[in-house]
Amino acid sequence: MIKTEICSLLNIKYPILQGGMAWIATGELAAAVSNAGGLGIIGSGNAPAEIIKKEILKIKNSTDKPFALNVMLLSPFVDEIIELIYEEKVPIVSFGAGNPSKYIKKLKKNNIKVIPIVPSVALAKRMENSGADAVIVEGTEAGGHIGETTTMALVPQVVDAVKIPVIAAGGIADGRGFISALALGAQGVQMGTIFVCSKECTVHNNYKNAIIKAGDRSTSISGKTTGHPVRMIKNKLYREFIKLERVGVPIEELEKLGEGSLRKACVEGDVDTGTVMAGQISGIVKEIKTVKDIIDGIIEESYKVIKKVNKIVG
Ligand code: TUI
Repeated sequence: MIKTEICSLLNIKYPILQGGMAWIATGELAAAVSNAGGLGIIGSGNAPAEIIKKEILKIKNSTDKPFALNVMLLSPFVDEIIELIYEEKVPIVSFGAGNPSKYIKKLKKNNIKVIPIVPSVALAKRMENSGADAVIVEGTEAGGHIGETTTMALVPQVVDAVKIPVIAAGGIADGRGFISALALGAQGVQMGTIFVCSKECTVHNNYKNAIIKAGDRSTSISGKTTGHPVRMIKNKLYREFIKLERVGVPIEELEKLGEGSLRKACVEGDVDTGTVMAGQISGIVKEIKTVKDIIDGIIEESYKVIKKVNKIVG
């Protein structure tokens, strides 16, 4: 039995969370993850509340298990998304791309579990002091908007610095990564890329296939100069972006190039001039499976990994 504090905190069978990826983590995907024993998380990204409300209704109609909503703090619609959380009685909230301190007290008063995503020890400590229930520690291996430190280096440092449970994210997609995260002191994992390549994920097939085709060096980071570094699969848009960054075009011009580009890849399937956010672990994702097969496979592999390590350690 693989049970941790995260299972009792969130009332889930396995300490496995699915990242709340913008345009990708819809009600369908999140419901499949929650039904398979993990925690499904709807990604609100830059979408207004009326759009996200539909995703919440979808998940409520497809599962009676706990689910969460990710609030992307760079969104212009953050305040209306927070209101929607109260209105729809969303039980668990994760935050990304910023510091959610000012929202935590009221969420806690309303019995909502709060799990911020942090890229540093300093922010993890601040979240603990603000009343967060747990933190998701995301390494630079992750897809999308990222920090600088690797999962391997950051997780144990945060584990030593806070008392609340830590969930590891970035570079995890199988039983080996899952058990490694537990060995670093994490109480659970969050995974994104592997769930993009699930049957239930509604993203365009071209997006899934771009990940399946990817190898260990297929992703890189754009936006280092704009203050919003984003890991994505290297394509035509990435090369154009990097070229413009190098010659130092104004940030507004770079932002214009990126505008609507995630939707273009996710919805229209344009994986050449759209943004294909994916993690460094893309290279081990080789096929499209059901969410249940992904989660059951990771748990099954975990027992084998532990046996292997036991043989070594004796
Ligand atoms: O949020 C993510 N990943 C994302 S958000 C996103 S949408 C987007 N698109 C274009 C540009 C920017 C965003 C795509 N992927 N992961 C969680 C995460 N949070 N990673 C890093 C952070 C983070 C960074 C800085 C969290 C807090 C933070 O604090 C800054 C502060 O104010 O202290």
